[in-house]
Amino acid sequence: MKVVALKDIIGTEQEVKADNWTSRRLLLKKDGMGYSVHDTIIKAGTETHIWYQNHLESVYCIEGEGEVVTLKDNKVWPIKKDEIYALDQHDEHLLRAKTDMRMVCVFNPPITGAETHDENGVYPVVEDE
Ligand code: 9YT
Repeated sequence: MKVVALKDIIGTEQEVKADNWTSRRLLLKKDGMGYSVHDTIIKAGTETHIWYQNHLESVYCIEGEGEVVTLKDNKVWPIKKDEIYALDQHDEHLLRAKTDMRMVCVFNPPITGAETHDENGVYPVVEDE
């Protein structure tokens, strides 16, 4: 087994910064678990367009509050601490953070670590080298 400490991820290439969020990628494809696990901070007051066409993602909010809007039906899903949302339909959505939100994100298939959102809010599938 292994133990990964957040403090050892911060400042490395496994800490990825985008305009609206910073993601500390704790476990990645290389760790061989079949999923990746990220500790992500979404910045207060931001709205992020996300559409993971190639991945399923579960997002557990452990601090803060905001909302998700699913774009196929314009439904607003309030999200606060101690709630998890599951994008089980590859749902195209907006993530709005009212406060800073700390999210534990699990991706299937795992991301490799280098991905950031493209202009459509999508991560590519990264094939093995
Ligand atoms: C909640 C969410 O999906 N935020 C975007 C960043 C993502 N969690 C990542 O790349 O770690």
